[in-house]
Amino acid sequence: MAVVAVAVVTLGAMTGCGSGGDPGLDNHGVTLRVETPPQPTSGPFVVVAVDNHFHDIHYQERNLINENRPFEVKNEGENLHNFTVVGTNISIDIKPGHEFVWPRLGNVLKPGNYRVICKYHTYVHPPMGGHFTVTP
Ligand SMILES: [Cu+2]
Repeated sequence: MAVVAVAVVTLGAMTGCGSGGDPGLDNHGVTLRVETPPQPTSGPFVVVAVDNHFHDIHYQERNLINENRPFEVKNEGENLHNFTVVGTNISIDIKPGHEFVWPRLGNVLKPGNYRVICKYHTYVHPPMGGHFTVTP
């Protein structure tokens, strides 16, 4: 039993998705299947969408992304998701198994703070979304 408990704690620590306080994880008893490793500090910043949650841009974390980095959003869930950047005209649908890539984030979003929602999952509590900051 102790071994199982340790394994669960380790997984939670790796993903930043511990059961403690992520407002996106009101899963009504369902355990999320897909987990992601920690983000590297260079190369593409990859956001993974699952059902119905965005990894890597959690509300309770500061997500600082340099404008020179590529930015990528992958849908690893089984539902259609959407990446809407509030206050811009960016609203991109991402089918299951698909992704989009911006080769340089700063070409799309100037340095600043941004909030993201999935327009299809605004009814979950809290809505499927997140936030990040583009840094110069
Ligand atoms: Cu969604």
